[in-house]
Amino acid sequence: MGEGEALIGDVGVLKRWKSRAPGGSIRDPSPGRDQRLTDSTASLEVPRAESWGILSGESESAREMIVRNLTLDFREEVCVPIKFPKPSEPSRWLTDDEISAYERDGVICARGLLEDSLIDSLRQALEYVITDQNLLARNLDAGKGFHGDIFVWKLNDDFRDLALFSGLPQVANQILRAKQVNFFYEQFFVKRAGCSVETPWHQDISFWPVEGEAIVSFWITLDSVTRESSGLEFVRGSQNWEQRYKAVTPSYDAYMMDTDLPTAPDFSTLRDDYDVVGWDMEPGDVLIFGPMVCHGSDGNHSNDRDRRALAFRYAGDDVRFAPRHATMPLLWEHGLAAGDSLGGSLFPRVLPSVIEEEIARRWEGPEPPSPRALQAFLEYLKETGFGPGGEKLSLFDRALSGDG
Ligand SMILES: O=C(O)CCC(=O)C(=O)O
Repeated sequence: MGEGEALIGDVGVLKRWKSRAPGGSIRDPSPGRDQRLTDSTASLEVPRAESWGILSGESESAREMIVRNLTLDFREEVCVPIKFPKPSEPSRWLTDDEISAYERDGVICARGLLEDSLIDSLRQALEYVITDQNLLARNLDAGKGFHGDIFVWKLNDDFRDLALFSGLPQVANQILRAKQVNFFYEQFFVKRAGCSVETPWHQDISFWPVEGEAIVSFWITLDSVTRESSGLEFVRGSQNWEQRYKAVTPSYDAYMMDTDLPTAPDFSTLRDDYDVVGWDMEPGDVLIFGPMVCHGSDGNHSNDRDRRALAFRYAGDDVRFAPRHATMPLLWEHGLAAGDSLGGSLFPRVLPSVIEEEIARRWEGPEPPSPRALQAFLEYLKETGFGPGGEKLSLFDRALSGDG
């Protein structure tokens, strides 16, 4: 059983359900039961990791589907509580050796951390997102075979479910050892075969409107990757450096670079002087790294292999909101003030558990960026000289204002 929709009651409310648990299913109705769906709301027996939300609309076939597939227990009540999937167990835990290596080097390659089935569904989701759901990817592509976007979990359910309900939060907490873990955000970096776009060397912390060190990123590749096909490389131990570098994006966005920080050296040319490390990876292997470690990647010099990567990031206890010029724009309302711990609907808690108020809206359906937040950011770009006609060009302006 995959997913379906059901019209419940006379109120024209369409309930949508999705079966996700491996082998999970919604039980068959008891034979002979009165299965009319007209005047009361059905309470559904939903096994572990099954979940459903609400859409508006009508569907006759959905009505049949619910009759065929669900155990219905008619009651007078009109509201059915939203149920969230329980987070799944990681398919494997990090070993003590991996955790020690992470602490020493600032990065590890965790082999076989994710299952093949998850990688397959992410491939499908990513290709769909690139063509249909992204904010930035089409506009920033510039014909070079590079696609990237951020906060896709707000629009795409596969991304959302991996972020909030998979085993990743628990693995993150093996590193963070936090009282509470929040999902920070996710991002994708696609370099199609032959894409020459490099990811300049950088430290992630320079890009973010937060302070704190307890952030961990999972870099997930959906393709076999080598240095030649744009494998990510790191300077081992650089997480301990005091030096901070400019936030240089693959598109050299002028807004993000508008700080006094120096540009990071191209460490790929300094291999004799620095401990530069990278790994040949297979789908399922995951790079795990912190916010201070220097990293970058070359273009994809393979002629026949795409390099599709996703980065999911989690935050622990010491991370505070710290809005600054030249950091990634937040295009959703978040209600945070400088100095606040992360939380709320943009950076929801995932451990010890999700909080209903933080994710209920997103659970109902995709949450496009807030027009107010978008407008505010575009105005800010303009005020600071990066808007249309401004002397400094930011690709964010072009992409977000739809002039891509
Ligand atoms: O995939 C890339 O080239 C860049 C990834 C990256 O810098 C990151 O995830 O922090």
